[in-house]
Amino acid sequence: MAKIFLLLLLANGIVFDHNPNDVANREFKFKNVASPSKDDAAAHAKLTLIDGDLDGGSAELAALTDGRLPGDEDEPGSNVYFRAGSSGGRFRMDFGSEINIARVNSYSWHPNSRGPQLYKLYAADGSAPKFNLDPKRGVDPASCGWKLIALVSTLPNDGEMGGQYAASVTEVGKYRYLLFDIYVTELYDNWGNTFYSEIDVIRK
Ligand SMILES: [Ca+2]
Ligand SMILES: [Ca+2]
Repeated sequence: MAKIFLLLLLANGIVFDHNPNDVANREFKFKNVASPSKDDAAAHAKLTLIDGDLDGGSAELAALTDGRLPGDEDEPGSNVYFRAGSSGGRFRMDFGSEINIARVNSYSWHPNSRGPQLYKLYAADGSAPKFNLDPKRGVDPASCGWKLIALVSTLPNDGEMGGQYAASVTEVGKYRYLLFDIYVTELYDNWGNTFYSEIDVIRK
């Protein structure tokens, strides 16, 4: 019973959107989520890889917050993605001090299985006595000072996986750090690591 309640709580406050391949374009316009922003709080945050390796063809982590977008559906160098064949990884955003976060918006684009998003979003203010700034895979962030904010999954139940995706986690709260625990979208082949184009953090 408690578990079901928790899932409902987590599902609350997440909005998804999807532009299928035939309509996705460089404008990143969505019905339910704002287009990516150049000048949001994430633009000034410090990004740090905590676990996993970025793919050799991936852009640097900074591409997640540079306000620039891929111009095409399959543009590796304009996206951040973990190494092919790996199960993803973790990175952290540090705002330098606590900020009031209204929304975290993540955007991705790929014509196939690297389009959808699957990640857990954690947040922390850094004040917990046993706070671990860099919890690797295998360490539950919730056990060391992080709070699970949302499980974001834009995986379609059926049909094509490709296209442009936007996810918006709302009413996040006051935090200094965000942790993104990023998972592969499928394990049938080595090509399940999402092409993340941008992550925006919108202040209240
Ligand atoms: Ca941005
Ligand atoms: Ca970008």
